[in-house]
Amino acid sequence: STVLLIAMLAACGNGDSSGDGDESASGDDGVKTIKAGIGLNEDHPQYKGLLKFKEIVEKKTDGKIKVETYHSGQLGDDRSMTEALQLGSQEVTIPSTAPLANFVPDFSVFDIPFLFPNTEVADKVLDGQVGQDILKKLEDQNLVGLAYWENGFRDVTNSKHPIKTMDDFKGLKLRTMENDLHLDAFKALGANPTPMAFTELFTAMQQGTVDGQENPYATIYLQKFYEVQKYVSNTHHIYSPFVFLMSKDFYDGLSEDQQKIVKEAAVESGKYERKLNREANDKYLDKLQEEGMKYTEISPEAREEMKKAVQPVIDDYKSEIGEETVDKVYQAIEDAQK
Ligand code: TK8
Repeated sequence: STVLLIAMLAACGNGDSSGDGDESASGDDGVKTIKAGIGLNEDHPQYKGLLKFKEIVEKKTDGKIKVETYHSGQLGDDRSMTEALQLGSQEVTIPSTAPLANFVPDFSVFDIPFLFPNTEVADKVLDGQVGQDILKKLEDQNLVGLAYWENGFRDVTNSKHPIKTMDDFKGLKLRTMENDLHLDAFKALGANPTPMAFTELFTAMQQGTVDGQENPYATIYLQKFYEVQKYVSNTHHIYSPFVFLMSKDFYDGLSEDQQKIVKEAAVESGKYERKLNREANDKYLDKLQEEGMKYTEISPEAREEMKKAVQPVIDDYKSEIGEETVDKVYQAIEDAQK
């Protein structure tokens, strides 16, 4: 019976209780751990924003919540990390809205080409009621959207030839994010698009599997795409938001105070990230040219031609995204410019 008693005590003492999964996020000392992963590297404003989130949360909870940060796709790509949040093996990730549309179709409204005229309007719409209502829809997917951060206006690069007008897209093998609207929009422009996770992109360009891609200048520069891309144009064809995502199971397991702290930290570090990202996007086009990339300016006429070419795609996707969401976003954009 002594042996049995020792065995029972040993089983209780090793702390690997098969609880309801909260133990994976909180140790025996009540400290909860947030495992946070992103796709971009440690030089990008997105990671600097995540470090700011870590600093705020660990300080305001007196270390009761610890944040472990991972960058460069160490934990996976946008889609697989979002799935990890749903499964409870990771607590935070910050994907672009495009892959998120595979979980909540309404996010594809932000993939409508040439939707936002500038970042001021984007901020007002995203941080306003319409943007917040779209975040709410994540809760049905066991996800909580705490804030919008900024990826930025997307520009096309390639290794073949300058892109000056729509004609230059003809036959170009372009990687797009994993999002049907992006795919069909680039087909309408005459390109030959391939959806691909960001984690595979650099190798695909290096090996010539794709000729080009599209991302904001900060990403093009900080991820060293200039090493495998020759031409860059200011297509500015889409403004991409990031969404600061948290697993809903983890969020629901926090106290009310802790929920308030993580929400406010996501918003505050998001404003910090937007500021850094804008400064980066303003200065890195020059740096890309210093690294040898050839820059081509897209004329207003050429941009108008592209807008006309993608309009049928936008009309086709309106019902898939959700007519109400599309109409509300367009109205919010109009209101934001009054
Ligand atoms: C990084 C991605 C990236 C996005 C893309 O995880 O996939 O091209 O623009 O920023 O979210």
